[in-house]
Amino acid sequence: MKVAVVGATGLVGGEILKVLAERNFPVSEIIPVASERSIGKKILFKGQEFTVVGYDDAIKMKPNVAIFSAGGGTSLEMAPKFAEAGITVIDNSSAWRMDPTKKLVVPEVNADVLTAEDKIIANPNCSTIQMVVVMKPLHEKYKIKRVVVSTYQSVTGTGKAAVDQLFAERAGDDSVAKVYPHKIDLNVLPHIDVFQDNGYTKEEMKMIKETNKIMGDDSIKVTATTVRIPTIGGHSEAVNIEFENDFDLATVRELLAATEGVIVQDDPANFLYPMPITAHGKDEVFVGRIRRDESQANTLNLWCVADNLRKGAATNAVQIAEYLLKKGMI
Ligand code: 2RA
Repeated sequence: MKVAVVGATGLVGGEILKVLAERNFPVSEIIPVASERSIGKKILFKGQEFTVVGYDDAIKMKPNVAIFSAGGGTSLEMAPKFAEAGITVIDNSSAWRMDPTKKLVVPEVNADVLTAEDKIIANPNCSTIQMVVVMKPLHEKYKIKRVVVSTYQSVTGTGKAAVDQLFAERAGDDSVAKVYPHKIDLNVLPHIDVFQDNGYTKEEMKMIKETNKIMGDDSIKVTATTVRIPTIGGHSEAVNIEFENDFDLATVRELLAATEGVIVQDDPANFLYPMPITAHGKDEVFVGRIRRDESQANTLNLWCVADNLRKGAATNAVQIAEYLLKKGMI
């Protein structure tokens, strides 16, 4: 497979290259692609140097698949051009996610919606991906009525400049450009992405709308508060789930433990629970603190953590490519 990575010089782009190599995706040629100012730069793939090319050259090189992580504007402009040239695009931006003609895919949840006709496939928002992976088996067994989620999101979700701001603040260096409207080190910002007219942030609305689309069920009610915290290992989420039907905790644990892509870490007596520091660099979603919400019938509380650059972005995109390949769609 000839694989183009569009946005190859960014944080997620770098992670896509690592994940392709680690998972031994059968790459015959890697094509790193970026905007004008990065053309000619070198990137490493499997220990070899490759030169970054521009969008038009990448299209001429006819990759089988292009994994985009270059922002919504680039995706809106360039993904259709790649698709018109017969190249299947897997897009990490929010540009196509809610487009009714595009599929929004988390392979463990809804890979079966994909067909060979899908030439632009959307990768969901990072905080949504890890939540739906956990919701899916529970919804199938107990039918979810409502989800209340509060997130604790890593600065890597904002990008490299945010990581630089965090470490500069920690080092007492005030000269670095500020990505957030407030200090992030030793702080918590109840604010991710831009505020909407309804008082929610765009990140919160993504979690609500994307969940319904991926789960293929608009009856699931979702409400979210998304929060940025000064960590880099991954996103954490406190999730409260109300079911139609009652459950027992042992079965919930068994179900989650048997779910592809999920690792249960739930042994409070030994202080075992998911944390960004242990999820960092991993492809799975980690779940713990599984307990009954004693304030309401048929309701569960849990805590999940995943590396937002991995399962929340790069890994999910590469898994979509793996599925397409397995099904002969690329
Ligand atoms: C964030 N969800 O963490 C975003 C990244 N896509 O800010």
